[in-house]
This record gives sequence, structure tokens and C-alpha cells, in this order.
Amino acid sequence: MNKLKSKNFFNRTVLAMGLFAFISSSAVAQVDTKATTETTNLLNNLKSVKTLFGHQDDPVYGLNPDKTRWVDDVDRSDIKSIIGEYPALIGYDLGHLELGKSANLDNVPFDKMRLYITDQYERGGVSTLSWHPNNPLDVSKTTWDKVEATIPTILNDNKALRQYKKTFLKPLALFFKSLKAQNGEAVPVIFRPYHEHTGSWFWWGADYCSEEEYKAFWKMTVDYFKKKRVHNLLYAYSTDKFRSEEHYLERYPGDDYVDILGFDAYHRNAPSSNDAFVQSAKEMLQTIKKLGLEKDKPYALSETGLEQVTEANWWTNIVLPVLEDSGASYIMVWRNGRPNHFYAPYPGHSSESDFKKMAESGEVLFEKGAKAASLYK
Ligand code: BMA
Repeated sequence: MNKLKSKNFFNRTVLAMGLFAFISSSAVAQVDTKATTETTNLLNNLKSVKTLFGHQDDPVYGLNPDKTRWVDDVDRSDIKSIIGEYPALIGYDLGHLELGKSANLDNVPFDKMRLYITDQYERGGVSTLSWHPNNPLDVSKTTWDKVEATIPTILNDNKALRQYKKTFLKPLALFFKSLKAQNGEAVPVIFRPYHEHTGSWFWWGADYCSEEEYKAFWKMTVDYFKKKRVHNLLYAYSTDKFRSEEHYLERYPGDDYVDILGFDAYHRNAPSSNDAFVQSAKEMLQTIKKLGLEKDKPYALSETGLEQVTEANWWTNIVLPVLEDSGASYIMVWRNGRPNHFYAPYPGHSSESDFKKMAESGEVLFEKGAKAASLYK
């Protein structure tokens, strides 16, 4: 090589090395390497955003001050009625889509759900989808009926597996692909399948399949959506309460198959359990925080709540202390389903003013905070 050539070679090599370092430092480890830009941006932004406040089925129904139900009122939400903003994150459930029904197991029509999800995206907020499917080997059985060995049977029987993909996964793939913004962009959503699997109340629960079978079933599901070119999903892994890091990771399908680390933990038996709940929820959050930082993944309290919010100061006495120093990307309370089964306040509820106090603290974000965070850019 003459002098000039060797200089060029040197320059090019340095440039290539720099480019490689740049690409590898900015590349996101993400389950779906073909995810849309907005989906990847959401994943990245979730890592640094303040905690988003979430509520299941928020714009679909809720409670009136006299505790009767309202259903499908235009532009209404119990959270919005109280603080003037929608939650930053809203959850829905896909259960019964696999049965070909037009509404989910809680009577939320899928067509409406699709509109609510796109509305939430246009506002700059986030949607998350759980799934309570009936039993695939006997669809007359609900998601909660005790059924042994469903997962091993499907995994070991090609015909059953084909059937599962066709009747259970395909309708979901079509639904995900139908989520389009006004400008045609695919709307990113957080998909949280086979949740609370450390418990045994669903057919995918710990008593009904081995660790390896659960992981294989999860991977099969993710691979199916990738193959069907569904590119607007972030995959959230969400256990129930767990004892330790080892317990949390027992059925973890691997870093290539999970985008978001989560867990569900409900507060029961208040007030006697108040301190114990705060302490255990904090500990679990610290565990997934450590894992999230190690694995460079966002982490969240994917489902929580105190049924009927029987503590007037639950929001500032329990929720804020739980979240303190957690860095959690989001926290979601469950649905305002019926007079004796609700998890967010409604106008006139005893915890209304405390909820406002939590919102004013700025420690959790709602619609405006989510918008300001530009989560998709
Ligand atoms: C449960 C309850 C049920 C509901 C199910 C799925 O926690 O709220 O009433 O059917 O979630 O959303």
C-alpha cells in the first residue's frame, strides 16, 4: 500500500469503527426487530419517562355519584371527570376475541375498543392489552376454569397447535394490524399475554405447565405474531406477586422475547395490611428495577388496586410511597366495573380529593404529561 492508500484505508477503518459503535450504542434490544419506528420510540421513551398513570377500560364505562353505572358515554372517563385529563395509559382486555365474539368478556365491543385505542394514541397516550381467553382445548371453559395440561397438550400435538394458532392467535393478529392512526401509522400497543402465571387461577398458571413449557408457549406466541408481520407490539411479561428475583425469572422466556418487565399486585385487607403492602410492593419494584437496569428494559406495576378504594388517602398514603424511587414506567389500576368492583375513584367517591392531590404532586403523569413526553418520537 502506498502512503495515500494506507491513509485512506486508515480513515475508512476508523469511520467504520465509529459507525459500528454508534449503531450498537443506539440500537435497541427489542423483541421485534422489524417493529415500526413509533413502537421502538415508545419502548425507548418508556425507559426514561416519569410514571404514567393507567386505568383499565377507562373510557368505556364507570360509576355515577350514586354508584349506578354509566356505559359508553361520549368523551367520558371517571379519571377525566375528576382531574380533567384522561389517564396516560389505558388498558383493555382481548378475552373472547378468540371465540369470534364482537365484544370482550366484560362486554366491551372490539370495534369500540379499536376506536378508543386510536383516540388514546392521537392524544399522545399509551394503550396496553391483556388477554383472558377461554380454554383452547374446550372453549366452553372460561379462562379461570381449572384445566390441567392445556399448554403441554397443545405443544405436543401438531393439530392442536395449528388449531390454536388459527382460532386463538389469528384473530388477535388481525386486531393488532387493524390499529391505525388517522395518518395511517400503525398504533403501537403493549401486549401482556399469559399474565399472573406465577399463580394458578388461569389455564396457563404455574400448576398446569412446567417452566420450560410456559417459556416455549410464550415464544411460540411471539414468533407467530412476528411471522404474521405484526410490528406494533411491545411484549410485557407480568407475573403475580413474587418472592425473589429467582422466582420472578423462573418462567422468563428470555431477553429476546420480552420488552417490558412487569408484575401484578393487589392490595387486600386494608387497613391492617397497609404497611405490609407498601413494603412488599416496593421490594418487588426494586427487584424489577435492578433487572430492568441490567437488561436495559422498562419495568412497570402492570396491575394493582384496592377494590372499592376503601382507604380515603390510598393515593398519597399507599400509591405514592410505593412508587417513590422506583423509576417505574407505569402503574395501572383495574377497571371500574360495578358498584362493588372498582379501583379508581369516580366523582363523589371518598378518595376523590386524595386522587387530585396525587395528580397535583406531579409524581405520576396523565394525558397532558404523556403528550408533553412525546412518547412516539
Ligand atoms: C377480573 C374482574 C372480572 C373481569 C376480568 C377480565 O379481574 O374484573 O370481572 O371479567 O378481570 O377483565
